[in-house]
Amino acid sequence: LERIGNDHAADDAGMRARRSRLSAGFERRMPVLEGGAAWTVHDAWGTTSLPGTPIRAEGEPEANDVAVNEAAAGISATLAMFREDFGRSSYDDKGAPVSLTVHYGRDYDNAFWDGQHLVFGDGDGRVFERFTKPVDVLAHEFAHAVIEHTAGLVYRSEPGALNESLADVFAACLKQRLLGQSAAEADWLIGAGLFMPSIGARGLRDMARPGTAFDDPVLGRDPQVGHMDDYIVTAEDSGGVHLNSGIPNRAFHLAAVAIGGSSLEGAGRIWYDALAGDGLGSTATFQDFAALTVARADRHADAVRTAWEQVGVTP
Ligand code: ASN
Ligand code: ZN
Repeated sequence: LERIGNDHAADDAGMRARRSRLSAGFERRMPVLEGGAAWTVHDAWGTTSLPGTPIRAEGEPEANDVAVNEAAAGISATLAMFREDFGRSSYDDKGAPVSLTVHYGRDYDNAFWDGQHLVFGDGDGRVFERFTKPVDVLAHEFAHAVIEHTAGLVYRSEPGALNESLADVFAACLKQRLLGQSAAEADWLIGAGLFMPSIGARGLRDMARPGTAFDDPVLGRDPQVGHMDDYIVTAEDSGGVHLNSGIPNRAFHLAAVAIGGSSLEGAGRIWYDALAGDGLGSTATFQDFAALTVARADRHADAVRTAWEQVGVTP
């Protein structure tokens, strides 16, 4: 018994030493970063305690863990997009270091931003693969952090659905940026590759055709809507935030395609300015946001107005 106890003590000491080496490195690196933010990917080892053990920080070599490396690549690309395309330094625009956690819980079928950490489950392996696999899922969660630090849209009903939609908008922008695709070339799917191949789902959501991402005996049908005539009033899903987000999602897709070229440089920039500029309140409706996008659209104002009108929103 004593021997076992001693081994444990030695392991704990080893773990503490490793931890403090990693966090010392992390602390040291932060002040010298220019314009960007530091990030650290942690491992929750199948538990739900956050943030877990630091495994890989910015500037460090690949870890021996695919989820850690996917999270690392994803956050690097996401921070680069916000910095280079929108001039934003991390989620708070003050270069906040980003904390990410992988291997959260057991068979955990989701990813989330909790106000401090970006957190990813491994999926159950029957319906869902690991949530770090599609980079747009990571960008979606990071965008929730940006939204919290800008308009602070409440996560309920219409402002909540707008919050959800904006997270998808920047997720789609990141995916298209990485693939070098124009608005016309993109597939407009969020979370493609997240479902196990046997499920046969195209992705979580289709921004171009809300309600068509999957139709499956296990999952049911993608319940999203894409027009105000079909707006769902429900107590579920925080008032249908993931259902009605299809409406502004489709408006973004229509605007991006109408403007042409890269979504990021066209509609993406307009949507970002409407979110991050003054004027968007925390309880904004689709219409409030639509009006701001038209106001920010300069020569694309007609295209943006028409896109919103096509989904039943009059800016
Ligand atoms: N993946 C979900 C989302 O970001 C998790 C949540 O917090 N609702 O919308
Ligand atoms: Zn979300």
